Amino acid sequence: MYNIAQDFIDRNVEEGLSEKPAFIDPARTLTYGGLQKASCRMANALVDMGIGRETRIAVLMLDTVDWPVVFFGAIRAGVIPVALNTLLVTDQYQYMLSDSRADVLFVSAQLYDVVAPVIDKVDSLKKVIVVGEKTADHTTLDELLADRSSQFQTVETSPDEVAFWLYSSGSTGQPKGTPHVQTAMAYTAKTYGAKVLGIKREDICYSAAKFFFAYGLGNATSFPMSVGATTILLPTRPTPQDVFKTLKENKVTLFFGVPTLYAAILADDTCTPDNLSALRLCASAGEALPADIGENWLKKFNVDIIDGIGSTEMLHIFLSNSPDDIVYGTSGKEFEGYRLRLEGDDGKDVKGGEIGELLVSGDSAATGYWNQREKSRATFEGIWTRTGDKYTRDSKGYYHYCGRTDDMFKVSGIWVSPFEVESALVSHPAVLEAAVVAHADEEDLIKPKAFIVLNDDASGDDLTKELQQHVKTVAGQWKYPRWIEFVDDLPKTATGKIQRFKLRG
Ligand code: 3UK
Repeated sequence: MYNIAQDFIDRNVEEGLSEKPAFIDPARTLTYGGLQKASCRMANALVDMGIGRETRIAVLMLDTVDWPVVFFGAIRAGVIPVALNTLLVTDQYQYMLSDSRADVLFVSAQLYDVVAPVIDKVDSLKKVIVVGEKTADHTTLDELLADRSSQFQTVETSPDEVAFWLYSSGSTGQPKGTPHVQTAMAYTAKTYGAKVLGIKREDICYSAAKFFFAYGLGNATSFPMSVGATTILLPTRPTPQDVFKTLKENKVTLFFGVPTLYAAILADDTCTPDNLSALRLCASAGEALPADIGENWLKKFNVDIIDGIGSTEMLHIFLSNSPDDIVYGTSGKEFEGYRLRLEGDDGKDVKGGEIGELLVSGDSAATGYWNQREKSRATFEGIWTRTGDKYTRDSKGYYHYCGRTDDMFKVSGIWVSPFEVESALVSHPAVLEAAVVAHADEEDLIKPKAFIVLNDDASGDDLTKELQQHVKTVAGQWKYPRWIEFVDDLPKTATGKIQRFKLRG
């Protein structure tokens, strides 16, 4: 038998960490002992409400110390928490609440208005618990947990039993319920957490990516809790200033961000390198980290960023740079715990440095997609999971990202990776962000087109020509964007990925 709550909470208490802070948000601190008690109260509350093993509850909550109480409390009781993205709109919540058939919704008071219109429309939903201020007469989390026993006989779940769900958003279509088994979190902690990050009990972690995102969930729970470390939480939007203040004031040792945030911090003059000496390593995921951002970050802040690729389907990062082996502009190398292959269009492994789709094998893979047999079969092929990402592997074993399978296009018969052109563009000092898509010219021939967000202080009489020349020099003659549109922002998914399909045409 294996239950995550016992491994990540009770084991730390048994090892004497009862008084040690597990989670610190701007208002409260929750120790490992406190989390043990509160998660037992949560488990008792679910049992008292008649919410039994293997039923689902939806978790639509901001990052505060209540989040791990609800999540691990449910898991302790064998109930399955479904973590929902807090940045979505009403219709999407209606879809996910209906699709998951969650019995109870735990919702932060601040997010209540967005889901309120659908509460009566989702038949399967029996109860709403509001976390924070009393709202619309629903029971609050504090009321729910008050007077419950802090003793609970943890449910003896099987290692292969579904423990929790995430929703895989993808760039198109409805999100897909992605169930993960009890042992998946510990697997990511034993592999990426221990071998790549070298996570230690003394570490203080802060993830700008929130709990609901697989990246944030691992950064803020699996890794620190696997060794009894401490996690800092910020319920608000991670602005460059707030992130920086958090790193400094809490002496954060491990920071987890996404490329756009690293770029925004670099572009912000108020973010200065003083008082950052505790920071030993930064990680980046979600989309590829342009070499330029990593190198400038290292120059300015004297700490490396390790870029690694992960997915909701694999739960966390399965290919990464390592602190002692970093090549900026690549996703790094295979590491222990995950096997990789690059498959060509003919279904065979590619040769040499040829481009292919990345497939990954490792024990943190999801069990499939909920109620979507065709999509499950197309993605989960036995021990292999298709990523939908194109890569090349160089002779030294480093993987170079080329883009999503459906974003790649050919110019004059030669593959162009939008990511490569974007990297060239953002290496120009005037450019903050760039997205490149295929666009047909008058002769209906496909050529790169760029959408560009400029830095605040950028100027130039003929910036278009200058940027085109820059790409020609950095990336190659045929890859330069024939058209450039300057825009205020780029369309993105709720997890910050550029939606290139919206820019095509
Ligand atoms: C893209 C990257 C290049 C890639 C995630 C870390 O992003 C995560 O999960 P999602 O399900 O998206 C997966 C897709 O995102 N991607 C992620 N990281 C990189 N592309 N370089 C990278 N470093 O297209 C992948 O298929 O939202 C990231 C940990 C857990 C995660 N779920």
